Parts: sequence; C-alpha cells; structure tokens
Amino acid sequence: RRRRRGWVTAPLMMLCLQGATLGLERDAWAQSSPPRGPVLQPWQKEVVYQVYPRSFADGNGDGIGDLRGMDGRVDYLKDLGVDIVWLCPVNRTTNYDNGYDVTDYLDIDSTFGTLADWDALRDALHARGLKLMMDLVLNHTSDAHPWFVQEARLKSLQQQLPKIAPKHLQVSDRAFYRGMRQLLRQQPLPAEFSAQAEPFASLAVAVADLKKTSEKATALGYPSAAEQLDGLARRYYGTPAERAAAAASHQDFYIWRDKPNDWTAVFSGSAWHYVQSVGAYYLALFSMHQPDLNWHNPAVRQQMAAVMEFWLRRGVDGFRLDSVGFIGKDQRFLDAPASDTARAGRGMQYFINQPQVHDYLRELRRVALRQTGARTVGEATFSPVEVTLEYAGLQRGELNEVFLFDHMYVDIKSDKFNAIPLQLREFKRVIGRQQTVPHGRAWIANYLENHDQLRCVSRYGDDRFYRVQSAALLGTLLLTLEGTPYIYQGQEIGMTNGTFTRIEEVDDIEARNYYTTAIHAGESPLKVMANVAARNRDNVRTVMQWDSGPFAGFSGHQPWTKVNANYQTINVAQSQADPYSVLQYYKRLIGLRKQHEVLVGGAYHDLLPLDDKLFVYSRELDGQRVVIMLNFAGSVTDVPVHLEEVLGSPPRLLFVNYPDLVDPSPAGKMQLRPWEARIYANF
Ligand code: TEU
Ligand code: CA
Repeated sequence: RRRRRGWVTAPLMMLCLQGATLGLERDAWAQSSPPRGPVLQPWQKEVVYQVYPRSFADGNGDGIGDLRGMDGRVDYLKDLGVDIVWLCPVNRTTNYDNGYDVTDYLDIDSTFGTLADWDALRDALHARGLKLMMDLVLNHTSDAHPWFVQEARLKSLQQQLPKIAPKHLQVSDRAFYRGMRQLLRQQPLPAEFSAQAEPFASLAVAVADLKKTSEKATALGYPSAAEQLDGLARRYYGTPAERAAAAASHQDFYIWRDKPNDWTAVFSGSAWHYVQSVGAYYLALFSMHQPDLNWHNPAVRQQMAAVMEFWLRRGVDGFRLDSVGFIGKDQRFLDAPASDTARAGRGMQYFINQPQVHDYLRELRRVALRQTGARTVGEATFSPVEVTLEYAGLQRGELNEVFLFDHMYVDIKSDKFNAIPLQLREFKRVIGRQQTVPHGRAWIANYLENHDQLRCVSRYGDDRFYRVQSAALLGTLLLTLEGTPYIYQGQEIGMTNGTFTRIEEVDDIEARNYYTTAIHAGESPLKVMANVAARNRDNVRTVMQWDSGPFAGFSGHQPWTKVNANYQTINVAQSQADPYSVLQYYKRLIGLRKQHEVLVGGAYHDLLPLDDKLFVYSRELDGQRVVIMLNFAGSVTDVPVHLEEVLGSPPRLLFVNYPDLVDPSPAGKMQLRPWEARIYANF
C-alpha cells in the first residue's frame, strides 16, 4: 500500500493494530450505559489563536506589526483550523507596556492602523467564519489618558486654589464661584473682580491648560474641563445643596491617598506614586505609567461598559479582560500582613479577587454584554483554581472562562525571575486540579504560552534535540485538556525563546524594572542579567517567523525587537512544506479535537500521578474513553499502564507525534520514545 506522507491519522493506524474490532466494542460500551457527561455548548468547543500584533505581521514596512499585516495572514489562520482570534491591545497607547497602557479606548493606535483597518480585519475574519476577540485593559489606563491627566490637573487645581486666593475665598465664596464660572466661559471678568486680577490670572492659565488636554476627551463624549471645573466650583464654592450634588458626581476615576501603604506593584517597587502638585499618591499596581482605575466609582464602570458597547456595535465577538482580578480594592487600604514578603504584588490579599469584582462583572454583563453572546475570558493572576467556580461558574453570569496561572508558577522559586527546574509531578498535580475542580461546574482557558510567558518548547520541552517532538507533545497536552485551548502565535510552528544578552536589547518593562530593582538591591549584575535573559517577556515576542527571507518575512524593515536567529529553519513556509512539521501536527490535532467531544469535555483522570517522566491521563465522556500518553523525557520510557483495562476494550491508536506507523515497543510491553505523545481511544 502507498505510504501517506504526514502525521499518522486514525484510519491508517487502525490497519496496524491487531484486534481493534471497532463496531463490536462500541456496542459493548453502549450497553454499559455510563453516566452522561456535561452537555457542551458550541462556544466550549472553539479553539482560540492569540495574536500579539506588534510581532505578527508588518503591513506598512515600519518594522512594527499592524492590522493590515494581519489582513494578509487571515487565510493562514483559517487553514490552521482555529475559530477565534484574540488580538492583544490595539487601542491608542503610549506603547510603554505595548498597548497595555491605553490612552483612548475608542480608537486604534496609529502604530497598528486606523478604525477602518480594524473594520477591514473584522470583515476579513468574519468572511471566513472566524471571530474576533479584543483585549480590554480595564484595571488601569495609561497615565497619559485624558482621564488621568485631567484628574491630576483637577486635583492640582483643587490643591492650588486656596493658595491662589485665600483672602478672597474668605471674603465671598459666592463671588469666587461666580467669577470662576465667568472665567470658564472665557467672558470678561465682572468689575468686582478686576481688582483681584492676579489670582484669577493664575487660575486662567490652569484652566486653559486643562482645556487643551481635554479637547480629545470632550470629542469622545467625556465631561469637558469646563464641566469638571464647574463641578469642582460647585463642590467647593456652591450652596450646600450644590456642594452635595457635586460631591456625589465628582469623578474620582483613580485612587489617591495622602499616605502610601506598603503594597508593591506587579512590575516591582511601591505601588504608590507621589504627585507633587497634587500633594498625594496614586495607586498603580503594574507600572507607574499604568494608574489603576477606581472601579469603586460607578462612573468608571459606566465608562467601561460604554467602551464594551462601542466595540460590540462595531462587531467584536468577545473580550479578553486584562488583569480582571485586580479591579476591586479593599477600601481600607491596609498594609500587607507581615507574612507577606513578596517582592512584587505584596498586599495582594487586599487587591486581588475581592468580592466586589464579581458584582462589577455581573454588572458589565447586564449593562454592556446583555444577550449579545459575546465571549469573555478573564485573567486570574495569582489565584487558586477555586476562583474558576466563581468567575466562570457555568451559572454565574460573569465570564465564560478564566486563565489560571498556577501551572506557570511550578518552575518558579520566589518570583518569576528566579526559576527552578520543572518538577513534572507538581506540574501534573496543578494541571490535574485545574481539570477536576471546574469539571461540570465551570470552564477554564488553557494555555502553555502567551505574550507574557516563555515559549513552551523551550520551557517545558527540549528545543535543541527534540524540538519537533516536544513541541508536538506540548500541543497534544494543550489540545486534549478540558477547557478552551489558546494557541499563541508561533507556538504552532514550534518557535523557541529569543536570545537576549544585554539589558539594552530588552523592551519588556517588567524585566527592565526587575533589573533596576535587583541591581539597586545589590544583587550580582551577572546573575540578574541571566535571570532577565531566561525569563523576560520578549522571549516570546520575537517576530513571527513566516519564511526564510530577510527579517523572517515579518517586515521589509528592521523590526522593533530581535528576530530569532533560527528563523531560516523554523518558519511557516518550511512548516507548510514539511509533512512532519509541528504546524501540520497542530492542524490535525485541532481537527481531531473538533471530531471528538470527549477531548473537549470528558472527565479527566491522572493515571500516573507519581511518575517523574510520564504524563498519562484518561478522559471519558458518555462511554467514550481516551488515554493520552506523554513522555516528558529524551529517552525511551516504559509505560506502566494497562491500556486495555483502562479503556475497557482493545485500544485504538488515534494519534502519535512520530511519523512511523508501527508501535516499536517490544511484545508485552508498552514504551514511549523520547518526547513521544500518543492518544488511544476505545472507539
Ligand atoms: O498581565 C497581567 C498579569 O497579572 C501579569 O502578572 C502577568 O502575569 C505578567 O506580565 C507575567 O510576567 C496583563 C498583560 O497580559 C500584560 O501583558 C500586561 O503587561 C499587564 O497585564 C499589565 O496590563
Ligand atoms: Ca507596521
């Protein structure tokens, strides 16, 4: 018979297995009438592909990826077989944290294109039956966002006003208020004030300044500087009734305190930043240029709901809610308990997963998402798996699914820059809990890499000697777990970590902040740089390797970040031509998952929890059973599992990440080759 080229598929494999009397076995299972599994909704069967736009494809040749560049790659995504594209932030930004510092939620940053380009991309995706999910950065904005700029100015003004005209204020609040209104309307001051021109001249400068920064905000429908000043005037200089009304509507969009507490930011250092002219500290739980929004204020929640509505009207199909667990803060702002010695994120028990976050999410669903069917996935950083039941409980009306992080912490000692070798047992234990705790009650989002993590083949596999096998093995894990699989760009071709040797090459602010803080703390520069090289986020943000041409076919121009040196051998064009590439394997695996619901929603059971090399588990749904065997070792490993017993019938090999058709195990023994992955089924 003719040998088909490419990864082994089921029908072919069946020929090679003795005793796989399929029809008979199926009947036998039907008679045993096992308990019915959960009924899966269509959205639970979808596969998501994550695009980091800066590094995906450059359409205009400036070295930075953009929306037009993506347009040209939509067929590639369709061909891969994914259903949804999650686009990392493309809103207006200062690009300090590459889009996670938004200056305008209702527009596209010029780096990435225009709203019209976004519309075109949406149409291109929709025309192919693909959905588009946006990243919504709702915990914080950029410190250059008009909301923050205005609020800081307003607060400065508030601080400065009494200094400007203390005497006058005492003389007549009413007169001051009237004068201020006049001034806001830019009309000549009434005669009674002309003698006091000086204080109002200072005020006029402040107001003019404020107006300049707020023009954009006003155009977008936010309260103008004049309105805000008016509110301020009313609050401080109006009648008691006016003051009360103004106080209630005053826009505390951010969180300010006279004194900081000891919370530290996720990206190092104190989470509080002093503003001289305001005389107070604002909270920024990531970097100082990303002040946290005050979700306690209903006006903030309304604005964010309006942002969601804006994009829903424009045809977006869902949102990835950035750092969603951070949006509620314990309003007592207490110091962290002494037991909390974390370098980054100290005090998190007061600012992660607070009960009010659930109210806010339900409110967003009610107000903005309503019956739109839009999908939401939230990031549950630093959280135990149990939070899934709340955020993504099937009946809770909050999120569809959450990203958990505990499997990303297994190879970490004290913090993410201090790594330890992966303990497979612990990794399995954590993943096992992620699989079993939510089963039937909630839904999770599975991932092994994303724009904040490392390349999984470099981190968990062997990117030197078994790159293809280990990348395919990790793909097998990702696509045979319960939950929605998220594939990060380049993962499907087995891209590896970048190589960074000097801090100047690193753009990632988390790594740069860590570097500065650690050096200041007196740690050895060599050690610190080694940590940065091993763990920085740019490792996974090197440009997408499309072909072996200049700059890996990403751009005609020197890209904003490094191009990985191995692009000539690892790239999409090569992968498409090679029947045994990681890419071809992913395509088939995605197809396989879509054929068999057991791979999507089947109950998970770890068959070898104590093994240090093997990751072997079963899934079962409505009598269909599969066993997934993964050899996390570069050597041949015996598999102490009685397959026929587990499956209840002679096993059928559905899938394997080696090109050969024959199981090379000696008779009576099951063995896996280095980094081999197999899927067996009872059907
Ligand atoms: O990350 C949220 C987050 O909690 C981080 O701890 C993340 O786990 C960290 O970057 C890992 O190194 C989100 C975004 O995914 C990230 O890109 C942003 O920088 C961050 O929020 C701030 O918006
Ligand atoms: Ca570009």
